[in-house]
Amino acid sequence: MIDPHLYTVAVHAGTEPDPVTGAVMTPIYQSSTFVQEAPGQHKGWDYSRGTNPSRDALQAALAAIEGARHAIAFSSGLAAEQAIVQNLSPGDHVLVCNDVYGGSGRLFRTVMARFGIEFEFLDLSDLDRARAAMRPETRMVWIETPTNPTLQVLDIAALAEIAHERGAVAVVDNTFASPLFQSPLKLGADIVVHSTTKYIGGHSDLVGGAVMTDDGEWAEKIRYMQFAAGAVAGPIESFLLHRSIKSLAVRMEKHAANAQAVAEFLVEHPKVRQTFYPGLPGHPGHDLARRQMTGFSGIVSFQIDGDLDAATRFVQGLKVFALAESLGGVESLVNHPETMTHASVPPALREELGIGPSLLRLSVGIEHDRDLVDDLAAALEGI
Ligand code: P1T
Repeated sequence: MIDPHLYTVAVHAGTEPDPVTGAVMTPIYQSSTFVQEAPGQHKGWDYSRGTNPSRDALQAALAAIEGARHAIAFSSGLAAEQAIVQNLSPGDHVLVCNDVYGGSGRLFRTVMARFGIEFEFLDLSDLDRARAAMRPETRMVWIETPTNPTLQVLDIAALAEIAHERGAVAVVDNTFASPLFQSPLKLGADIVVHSTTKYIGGHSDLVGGAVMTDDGEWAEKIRYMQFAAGAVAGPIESFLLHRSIKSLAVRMEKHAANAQAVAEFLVEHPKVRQTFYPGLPGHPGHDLARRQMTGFSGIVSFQIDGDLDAATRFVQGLKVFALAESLGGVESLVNHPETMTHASVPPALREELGIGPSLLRLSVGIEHDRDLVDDLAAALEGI
């Protein structure tokens, strides 16, 4: 269950009536620059790559819902991730869970690795292997949980401890859980990253990212990186995200209830080989998810009983679920990871993870649960 106080925090955080007009919402400060009374004398804002009042309000709200001291809002989830790993140096080693979002893996493998940073992809549900893989030059353990797209649940507290034993930091991509169902910082993680494009934005109308931390030094480093490189959230996106945060708690509750209903339907269906949802008692990560999450969130993956042809006929038979990348919006989406979101994952790793032609990922929206189940049932009937 979501901490009930977070319903209040989500509505009010970062929102102060505008001192000039009394507007209850922080306005969209669509300005790149701010006038100065004398050289270097201004009201706290000079240039919007550094700070912008709309972004400041959003950052206060993001920090509050994540329970973090600091939040920094970026132009995309991957820009936020890049600002974290750009603080590493040649020769540094990073341990990454093997089932990360395809784009995160692509950023690490094809961009950041060229700067001499070594990314080692490993099944971090095996804590002994994770501990054994730590080296003196390991600076970071990169954890995504639940993972995208196979919904493994990784033990944040245990992995943070393994990182800390060797002086490394633990980073958690908290996108799938949202700040309301999982609090990695309270479990010992040092840095949290989100694609705010997903649940925090919630309406499939923007792309954004955020980094949250309690660590003042890391917050400074990431702010500096953002200022130096420039991947800021713009004023309109900041406003939209801030607006969306107000309804995050009620949306997450409905996403999770609908996903549970969908998963319980799929797990019994004869044309479904395997269903992945942490809220199912048979899921290998169910007990851990119960301990470290306050809800199982809204993503359900499954292996359809058939090949690419069956998967294609299934997605084309859906009427409520739309075939599209992304997740976390109010509307239900279906994704085929092998050909869409995870096409950049090396084929051998895709095979090891079970990201093949029959894997489908559902982002369960906030529609009526019966309509969603009926839509899935009719499409399965048609394959
Ligand atoms: O798309 P962007 O805002 O840059 O966020 C990247 C990202 C980071 N982390 C996770 C867990 C993600 O799922 C994503 C983006 N994912 C998709 C677009 C997708 O359909 O899975």
